[in-house]
Amino acid sequence: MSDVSKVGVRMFDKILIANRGEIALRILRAAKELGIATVAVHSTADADAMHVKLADESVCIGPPPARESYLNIPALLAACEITGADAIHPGYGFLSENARFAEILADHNIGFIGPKAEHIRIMGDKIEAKRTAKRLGIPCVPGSEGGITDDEEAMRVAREIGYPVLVKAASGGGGRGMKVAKTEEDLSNALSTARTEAKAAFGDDAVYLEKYLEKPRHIEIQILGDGQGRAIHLGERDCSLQRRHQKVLEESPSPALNDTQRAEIGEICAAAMRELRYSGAGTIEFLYEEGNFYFIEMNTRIQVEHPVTEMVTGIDLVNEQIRIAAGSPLSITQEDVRFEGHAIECRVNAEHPSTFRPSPGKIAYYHPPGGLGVRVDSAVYQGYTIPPNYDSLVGKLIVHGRNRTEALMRLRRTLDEFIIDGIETTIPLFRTLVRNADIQNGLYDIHWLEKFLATGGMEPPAE
Ligand code: MV4
Repeated sequence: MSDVSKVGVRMFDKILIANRGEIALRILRAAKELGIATVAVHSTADADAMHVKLADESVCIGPPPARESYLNIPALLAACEITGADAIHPGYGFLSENARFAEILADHNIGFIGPKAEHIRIMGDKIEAKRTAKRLGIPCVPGSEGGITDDEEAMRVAREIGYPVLVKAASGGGGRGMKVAKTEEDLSNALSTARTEAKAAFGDDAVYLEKYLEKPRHIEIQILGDGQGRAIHLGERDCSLQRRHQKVLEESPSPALNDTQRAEIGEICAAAMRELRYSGAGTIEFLYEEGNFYFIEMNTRIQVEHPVTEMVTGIDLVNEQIRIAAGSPLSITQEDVRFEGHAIECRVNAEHPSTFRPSPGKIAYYHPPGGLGVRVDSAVYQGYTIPPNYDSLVGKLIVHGRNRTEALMRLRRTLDEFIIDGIETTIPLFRTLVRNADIQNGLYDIHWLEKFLATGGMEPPAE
């Protein structure tokens, strides 16, 4: 850690990027702009990755399976030892929300570019997360006080909150381990199924109960805290367009919110993070229905969809993450934050646009769109071969306009310009969505996309 005396704050000398793909490149870019040396780590399947080519140094940390490479903590520590990296950025996924990893780095005096291990742990247990959110004044979904120990307690709580109810796994998240009970008869079966699945998936069968919200939107608030008691919010992202708990398209601001609601829920979140003395970037996830926000989870990492917030606020979130982790106080006040225009992100996957079957392989021709208000966060290039071992994200197309109409027009134009040959991608899905009236009018909830696809939204029209 060097003492960057010219700006009076400490800064890392060399950051090891413990991730791959577009987020690894994103982190590399932020580090380079801060004058920090970069170390890329990669599995044998990612030797040709763009961030490996652009990093100052690279270390192969193992074979393709994540548990033998990107999740291999001893290999990551060894890579730090070999290269002299003084901090690790985990990106998203992999070890980004592994409290034990954050602790191990602290024990080895290596910076972890992320929140305190204690906060990662709290938010990773959905029961603790909810208890903490409630204590901090964040509105939550009505439900059980803590975990549900037996069926009688479950029935009592369910009668209080009213059916339908949702049984959720404490160690779940992202939709894993959830069971709906529409009536009391369904409840005991939902409880035992959820417990069995949670035990199998997470090694923890603790479950809790919530009122099931039938047609909510998914709206998340971006926050930044410096761990010294300062925290700000950077507005919301509407992530309701999802398929099987995978976000497909995100936008900011949400077409469902007005400025008063935005400021109110934003300030509630910022105040909560000040109280918690949260450090780093974080996202507080809500369900939104009939004017009410309901906390469901908090993510203690940078998220895939962070560029949507960056395009509307002009704030580089990864830059802020690095500076905060190096010990800098937050350099932005809430009054400094300006929300300009509208941004929309499409997650382009190497999948068939209607069957969603993965389509890895060689990119024969690659032509990304450009122009004012257009950003493509991708690490692929012409001739690159997408390996079959990891998630199918090829890149993110993000557009910004002065308002939602202009953003939609820009999205339509850029999708028509975006050429990726040699593999199937979901670009045709987005070309259809951007022309859909419900999407153009912002009239969609968390079930809209699956209904659209189930009712033949992507099938070619009958001859
Ligand atoms: C809910 C819900 C309805 N009511 N909780 C899914 C993943 C995890 N973030 C929580 N999820 C949900 N929790 C209550 N009380 C509906 C979902 C849900 C969902 C939430 C956000 C985005 C997409 C979703 C798809 C299916 C279910």
